[in-house]
Amino acid sequence: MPVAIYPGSFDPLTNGHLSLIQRSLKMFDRLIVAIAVNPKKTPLFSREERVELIREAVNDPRVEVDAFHGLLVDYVHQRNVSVVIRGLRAVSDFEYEFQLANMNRKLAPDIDTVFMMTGEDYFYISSQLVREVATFGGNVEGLVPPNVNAGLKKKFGPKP
Ligand code: COD
Repeated sequence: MPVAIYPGSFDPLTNGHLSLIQRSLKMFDRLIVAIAVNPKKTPLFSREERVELIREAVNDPRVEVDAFHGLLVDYVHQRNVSVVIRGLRAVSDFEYEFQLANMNRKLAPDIDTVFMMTGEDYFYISSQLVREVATFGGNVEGLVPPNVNAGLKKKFGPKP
């Protein structure tokens, strides 16, 4: 199978995301990591910062990092791709992911969603928790790639 799209907010990229990216390259020749830009939300890392952090952390010519506005299915069609990758950590992810996949299928029946289980070391990691821990100066080493950790320290400074 040639190419898949892995969409998300990636605010910021975590080691859970990274594990999924690396493992999906065993199934796909190329992967497009697509950052969804929502003009109504203010992310911690700008679109440009997220693109750069992911490129640096992944550092693999088979992976393209891009950003998109609007509907995911429109972007997937525009890129001429038919497979979307999503991750599942726990039962709590299932309901949301199930809704998303079914809505996307309703909008675009030619696009399929492939789910990958989280790596066993990463099931409790989410961007939201990482942001929260980092905001209060907690240590997120091992939860995010080193360059993301450095980016978080730059934003929040070291713990006093
Ligand atoms: N281990 C494994 N998987 C993980 C981990 C982990 N530790 N952490 C996150 N993941 C998975 C998530 O379950 C998700 O599948 C994916 O990685 C990305 O996660 P996030 O949190 O960065 O991204 P989300 O869930 O906020 O992304 C949602 C989208 C932006 C893709 C969605 O809102 C979207 O498609 N928006 C575009 C507008 C649109 O089309 N809306 C209609 C959709 S029906």
